Amino acid sequence: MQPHLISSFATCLLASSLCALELPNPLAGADGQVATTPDAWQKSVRPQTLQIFREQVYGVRPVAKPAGFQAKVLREDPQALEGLATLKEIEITFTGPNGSAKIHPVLLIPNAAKAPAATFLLFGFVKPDPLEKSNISGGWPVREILTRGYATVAFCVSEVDPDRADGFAGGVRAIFGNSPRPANAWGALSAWGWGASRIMDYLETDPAINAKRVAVIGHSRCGKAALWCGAEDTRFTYVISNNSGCSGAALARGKMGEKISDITSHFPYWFCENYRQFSNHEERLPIDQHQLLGLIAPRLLYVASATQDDWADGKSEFESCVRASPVYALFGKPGIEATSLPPPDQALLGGTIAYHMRSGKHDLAVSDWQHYMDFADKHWKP
Ligand code: GTR
Repeated sequence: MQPHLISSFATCLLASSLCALELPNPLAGADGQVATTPDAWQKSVRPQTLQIFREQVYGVRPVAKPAGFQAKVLREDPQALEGLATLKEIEITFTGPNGSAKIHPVLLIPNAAKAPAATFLLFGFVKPDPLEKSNISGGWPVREILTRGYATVAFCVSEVDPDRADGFAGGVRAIFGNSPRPANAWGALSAWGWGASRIMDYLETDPAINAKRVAVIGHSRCGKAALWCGAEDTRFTYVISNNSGCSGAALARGKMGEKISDITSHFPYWFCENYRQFSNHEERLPIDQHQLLGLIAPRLLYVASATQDDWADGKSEFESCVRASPVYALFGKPGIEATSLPPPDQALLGGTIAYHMRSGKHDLAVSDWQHYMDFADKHWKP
């Protein structure tokens, strides 16, 4: 075995070949040095690992908070949802060398809150519409969230960068991009995460929000984006991946269902161009996705799968949590509390990485949200 590769814990009981997989050591940097202290990991291994994911998978962001950044509250309704919440429609403007664009997150703050509220920031597929959809779609169950004392904000990822193959010209990547685009230029997933960071820039200025307790959450492609967002921006202290699968929480090596070859042929624009070279060559990847989960350490992380979601491969998502756990252990924190897959609908909330596999299909359900809030309660309202 090469020194930078490790196989799973001997105690692994998962009935799957995943246990025997050799994966890069999440405690080792690209230089092969293994961190033995949190400080060494933060100063050396973390930046090296992050850089590999930037260069080879999600792409390099050309800008952080841009000079032309502006955020304002366009409309405020202090009695939204029959007085349950204060609703703020926010407008964020970003300007770069090639133009400017606006995004319109919708923020809801529980009126019953007696202190700045912890907040769930949702990456949305559509324009956020809390008043019409909240009780119909599990995707953004605002009444449940507000009733439990949390604020929530949602945005539509396509406002940041259109979610389509020819979307590049219409979004933030064109505004800050140069032509021709280098092979390590950021893909749409990274652009969406960048948008969430700009919402965080606003949240830090809103006295009703506790900016030290903001969770990012996304489903499927948005789950991948939420994980990468949490890796790039450590201000998010809780990261939630709902059914993110391939190139999200699931390992590339040994994965069933969707593979890099599928995702880079259907959705090449989600990633940097370099990622394609690993299509049918997962073994050549210098990293694997458990190291993406490790980049969230020592913060709160929740990974959830669904029993009928073979395309995402829940077993691989679970194994990825197990393999990321040594990074949490280095910080003296429990990663995931078990090394064998729990029965469906049983949430493992005892570690700093939480996990459940919901019965049912690929979806973000209200029951998923309930587990995510239970985990937040445990750490944020002990
Ligand atoms: C699928 C894709 C997945 C997942 C999903 C989604 O078609 O293959 O990786 O991202 O779409 O976002 O809905």
